[in-house]
Amino acid sequence: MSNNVTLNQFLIQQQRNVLEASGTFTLLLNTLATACKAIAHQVKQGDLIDVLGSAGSENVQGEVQKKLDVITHDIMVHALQSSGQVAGLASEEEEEFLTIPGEYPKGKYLVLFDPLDGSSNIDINMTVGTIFSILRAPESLEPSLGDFLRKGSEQVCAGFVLYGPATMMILTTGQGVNGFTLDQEIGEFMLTHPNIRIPEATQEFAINMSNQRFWEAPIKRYVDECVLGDTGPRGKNFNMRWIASMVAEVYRILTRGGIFMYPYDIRDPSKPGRLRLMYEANPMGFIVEQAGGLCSTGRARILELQPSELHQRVPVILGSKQEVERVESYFQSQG
Ligand code: AFP
Repeated sequence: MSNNVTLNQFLIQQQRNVLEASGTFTLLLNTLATACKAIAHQVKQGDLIDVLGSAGSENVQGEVQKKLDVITHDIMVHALQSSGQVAGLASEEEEEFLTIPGEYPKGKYLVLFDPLDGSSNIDINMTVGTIFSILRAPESLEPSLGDFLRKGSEQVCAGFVLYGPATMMILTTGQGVNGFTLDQEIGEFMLTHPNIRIPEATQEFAINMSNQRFWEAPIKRYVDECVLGDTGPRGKNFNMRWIASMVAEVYRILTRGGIFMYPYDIRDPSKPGRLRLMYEANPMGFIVEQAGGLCSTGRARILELQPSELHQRVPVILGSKQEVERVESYFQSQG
């Protein structure tokens, strides 16, 4: 634990290492941190301020929106549009990307975000989070759709904020992964988890087993072998977890290793997976790789996928290196 380093101090220190840095990026991270503190406040108040339950609307994915989905989207949009640090933004809750209203200046970044990942858990008081991905805006500061549809490997930063027993921010700018815990007393994120590394080996897997009959053969094989434990080819027992909140699953994997899978399944060919490339898979893939893990569809590295639409879905297999490589090898041997 590194005591007494705030997120802001950490960012300023990083900024000093970049000769051409103007400070805009540091300000943008502060904008995001402040927005997420406001979201944490809403999430923690829950029923006391009547933010739980359905909003009575559907989002672009056809999913029923929770009141908090709408509230957190609005907090993020307002914070970013008025910040002067971004030229455009895209939210999982909004069909089209958003530009910057005329009264505000534009900045040199684009931000894509899932304002409240795992929101189906909110009414049962489980951990949820905000995920964000930062790209460079075009020189003109007039982004088109193509400027958002960039490979995950082009992200300049990715992070997520976890609203759990503690509020935490996990961040990468491509130089490792660091974790910050919100000190509620002083209202600052403090560096508590420097240089997070994912153990390469693991005995814990996470998958929604109720979808088993829809999986492809390599996933069935991998999970069957885990379930067989020390009586099967793996020769060791596995534990299973499924929180149904990707932020919580990824944080667990960053902390103690593991593999998380939301694979392709045959239910709806128009949806090659459940998770969203731009709002979930790319930012989490960047973080996981920077912590020494891997993130794959089973057939390809997620960060190398060329996006074709903002709300595109992808299969996701991420976590400890040795296990993700094993799943990939099962796909390869299937041909
Ligand atoms: P919600 O934000 O709609 O709750 O979706 C969460 C999520 O995208 C991801 O965080 C979970 O890993 C996954 O969906 C859970 O999906 P299942 O409900 O199908 O298990």
